[in-house]
Amino acid sequence: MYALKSFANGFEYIEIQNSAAHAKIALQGAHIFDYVRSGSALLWLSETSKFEEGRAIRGGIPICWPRFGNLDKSLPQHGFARIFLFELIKVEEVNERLTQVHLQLKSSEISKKIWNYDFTLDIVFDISETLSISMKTTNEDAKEFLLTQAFHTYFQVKNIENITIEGLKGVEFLDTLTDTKSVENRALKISAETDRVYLGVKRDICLREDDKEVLIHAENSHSAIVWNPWIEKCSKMSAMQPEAYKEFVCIESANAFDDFRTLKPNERYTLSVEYRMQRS
Ligand code: TA6
Repeated sequence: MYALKSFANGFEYIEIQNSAAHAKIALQGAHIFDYVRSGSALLWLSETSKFEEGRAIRGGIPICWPRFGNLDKSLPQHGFARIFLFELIKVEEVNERLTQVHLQLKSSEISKKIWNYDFTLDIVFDISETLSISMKTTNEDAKEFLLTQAFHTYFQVKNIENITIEGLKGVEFLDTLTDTKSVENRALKISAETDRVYLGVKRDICLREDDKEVLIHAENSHSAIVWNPWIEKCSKMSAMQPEAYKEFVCIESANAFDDFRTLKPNERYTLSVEYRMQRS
């Protein structure tokens, strides 16, 4: 089953329930903010998140497009797609265990005031035993454009100090807090503010906590960001309770920094990701 719903302020989302999972996807930003399978929530959502027009939801999977980060000062941090209203193209109940949701954003007068290119951005969700998302960019302009992007995924954890992140050993990373490059030499644990851009990612990443693991498989991505604000930065973040840093870690499959793409006119590029929650 699925339904188009809205909060009291008119903020619209799609609620999906099938025999494999339950999910909620906001039309603004094509922003999934709830995915639950067998009683286990994949995504963290801030208790103080706003569901307001023009404000990114804090948690779930913000879509960072057509920029990741804030290096391009001509665009908002993480681009503008996450605060634009997408059109619901189709919801298809493929079978009792798979529901496919297609949302689309096309360039407009408003978007071209921010970023002067014609484009189509198609986001397709497969809600099933796993959560898959594809993000297809089409350059509809006569000029080529540069693209950086990411699924800025907030993973729910019981206690940030109990997790390990595997699959990044041997990968070079930029520590954005110190602007220094190093090579990861172990399974990553979080015990302080962490904001790292891994470049040259070639394997699946595994987020492990106790007997729960989340397998992260990305296609057409060779960069991933690991972020946790820890105590001090958490206290300064919008729509985040002071203790929230204990409950989530962001592992963001991306085309970011050196892993950027340039799309020629009429060229298409798809970044996709699949999340599988399981017990080890
Ligand atoms: O992906 C990590 C990061 O760039 C952090 O530096 C922090 O700014 C985070 O994203 C959240 O950014 P936002 O714009 O969503 O508050």
